[in-house]
Amino acid sequence: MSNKMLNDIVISKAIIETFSKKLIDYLKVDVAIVGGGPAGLIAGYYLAKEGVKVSLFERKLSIGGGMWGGGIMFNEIVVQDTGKKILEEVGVPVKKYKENYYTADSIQAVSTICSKATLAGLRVFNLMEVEDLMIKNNEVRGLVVNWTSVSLAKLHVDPITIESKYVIDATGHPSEVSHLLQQKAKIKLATESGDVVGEKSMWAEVGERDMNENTKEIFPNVFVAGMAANAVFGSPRMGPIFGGMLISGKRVAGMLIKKLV
Ligand code: 48H
Repeated sequence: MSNKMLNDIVISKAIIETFSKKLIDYLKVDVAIVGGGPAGLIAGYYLAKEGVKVSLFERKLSIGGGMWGGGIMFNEIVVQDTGKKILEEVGVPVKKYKENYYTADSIQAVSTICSKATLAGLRVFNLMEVEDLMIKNNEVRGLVVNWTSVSLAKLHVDPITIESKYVIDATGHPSEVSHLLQQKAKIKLATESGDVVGEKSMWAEVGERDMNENTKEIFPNVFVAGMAANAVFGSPRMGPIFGGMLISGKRVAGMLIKKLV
């Protein structure tokens, strides 16, 4: 055991000063991702790898979204050929089950993706939620964020703002950013009706197929990825197959890398 003295106040100051610096450094970013599920994390990984300044806001304590629980809490996920390639690129061990069906341990999948994404430079702010968007002259300029504990405790505490060139809605089933856009700005989204259509019942094949096409810009500077993309465009959910989420995250990253790098 070291006999060096430990000062409690130094420990507190270390946390407060380094966190504050981190937040101040990321008040202005190229891309702000809302939601730390597989789609948001994979988008963050590929963006950060290309040197894009990218942050991710997750309202929960842990990032990983719905991936930890596999299917019905059996902690294995399924991916198809295209999803397998992405897992392998990130370094997640994959096992073949049958032709075009592969499994991965969901704990290994989430922890490896989180590790690779944050080491590549993705800056994650957990326990923070996006409660609004910064919209000026009908253009989205960033996010309005607050501590999750504020809404949980129903406190009246004002949020702060994050400026970003692009926003990714990776909030999963609730597609919260797209709903905010619709409710707050009364704007027409790039869907047939101009509104969030809402996800359809389970159909893995169509859900996975549509997700590729649904991953796109829905309003200038705002992109949807992952389950949020299918919810916005009215495509089916797909159950515990995660290839679509990974492909969607990589696809949206590619679209933004073209614009930024
Ligand atoms: C901050 C927020 C906010 C907010 C939400 O649900 P996710 O895992 O989303 P995806 O799209 O990466 O993956 C979907 C997948 O997990 C899934 O649900 C599948 C495949 N379902 C198929 C089926 O049939 O059911 O992650 C979204 C994350 C969550 O961690 C939320 O807490 C977070 O976004 N989030 N964070 N501010 N306003 N809204």
